[in-house]
Amino acid sequence: MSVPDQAGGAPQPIEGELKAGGLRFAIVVSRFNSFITERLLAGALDALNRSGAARGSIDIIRIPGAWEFPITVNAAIARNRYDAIICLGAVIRGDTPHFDYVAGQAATGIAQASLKSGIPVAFGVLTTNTVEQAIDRAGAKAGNKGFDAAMTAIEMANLLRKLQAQN
Ligand code: INI
Repeated sequence: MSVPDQAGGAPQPIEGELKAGGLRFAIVVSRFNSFITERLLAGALDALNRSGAARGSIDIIRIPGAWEFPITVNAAIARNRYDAIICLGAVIRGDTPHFDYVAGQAATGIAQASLKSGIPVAFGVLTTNTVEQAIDRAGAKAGNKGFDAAMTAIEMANLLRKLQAQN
């Protein structure tokens, strides 16, 4: 179905561009399952560099595990210097309910920090049932979710700038 024309033609969507020049980013990356998270980090840096992020515009903040995302993201936001934050982690299900607590707390806390501050926080935290699923999403069969998260961060930072400028 085609979009109906408005008075001056088709409505123009408001979208964020995929250009990282002039933007500042924090990448928060967890060391737990580092054989996965380092691949996510490489993907995120690739996306930022290809999109024109300036040298020195990216801070990499390392944390022990996904549980530590919410407090760290809040502290990063409080520095008042980032246009977007990218969280990279890997929570892999084990034999106990631990996975549910860690993954749930990370997701909820990251979402709350983003909503409370208005700063886009991309969720590049894998939550998988198996190690193989995590490998697939860290540069193998299913792409690289670190790359995807960084592209989302760039788009959202530009979109929010636009929306705020139009107020
Ligand atoms: N942290 C992760 O990032 N991924 C996991 O899979 C994981 N598991 O399975 O335990 C994990 N646990 C550590 C947790 O995030 C905290 O660092 C720890 O509990 C100390 O607060």
